[in-house]
Amino acid sequence: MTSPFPMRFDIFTLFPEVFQPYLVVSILARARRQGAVEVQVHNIRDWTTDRHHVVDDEPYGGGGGMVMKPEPIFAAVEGVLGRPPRAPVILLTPQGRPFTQAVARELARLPHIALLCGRYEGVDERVRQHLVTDEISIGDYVLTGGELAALVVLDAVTRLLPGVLGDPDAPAKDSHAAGLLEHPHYTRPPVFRGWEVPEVLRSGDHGRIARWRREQSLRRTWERRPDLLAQADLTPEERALIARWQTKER
Ligand code: 6GU
Repeated sequence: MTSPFPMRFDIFTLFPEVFQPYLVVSILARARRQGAVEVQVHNIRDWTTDRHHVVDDEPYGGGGGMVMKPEPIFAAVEGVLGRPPRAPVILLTPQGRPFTQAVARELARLPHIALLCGRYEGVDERVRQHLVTDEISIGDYVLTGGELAALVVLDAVTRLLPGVLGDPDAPAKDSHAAGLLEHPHYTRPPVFRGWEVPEVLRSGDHGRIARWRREQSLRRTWERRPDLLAQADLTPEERALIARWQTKER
């Protein structure tokens, strides 16, 4: 089932054209058609009032680089969302709080959010202080602008909205959903270049399959992302299993 109202995203950017190609394919396109999500992309430059539509300027104090001016950003966000804005205004910035599956779930509960994409060296600090209500980073690396990060947030949140994925349990099975990486997947053919699909997956024994998948999921997380295990929801038996791997390793 889909909710009667779409979750609404208003995206504020200097490069609106980068969003369209992603909005028209796959899950995002279907979610929009279903009415699960509504996405409006706004060009901040459209809210400039000067002849040359200037959106950036040199930083006070010098040091090079350019800073996004506050006036067009306030005009755009307040023009669309009201004053004060009627939705959370999230700035995409490498200084924001880390984006995780838990943050995606938190945002998916909201009816409406605005995503503000920074460019150049950053936005005037008064935008952060007096307009922005939350700041998100998608990882510890530097992008040219917040546009890719906004698409990441939009994608991760949209697929959690009711009715967007065919299988209502799908989000619960994803990597990171339970704080663990997912188990390996196989499809036909059963043998490809001599490489076989594990026998257990063809056994039809759903109990065995579920246990195998859980162990693979634990094993992968232990090998690749041991940092996740501290927070993961594990049984005492599972903790013991990992402790045995730990001792065997040495
Ligand atoms: Cl949200 N923006 C930019 N410019 N760079 C980033 C980022 C965001 N998250 C990680 N790197």
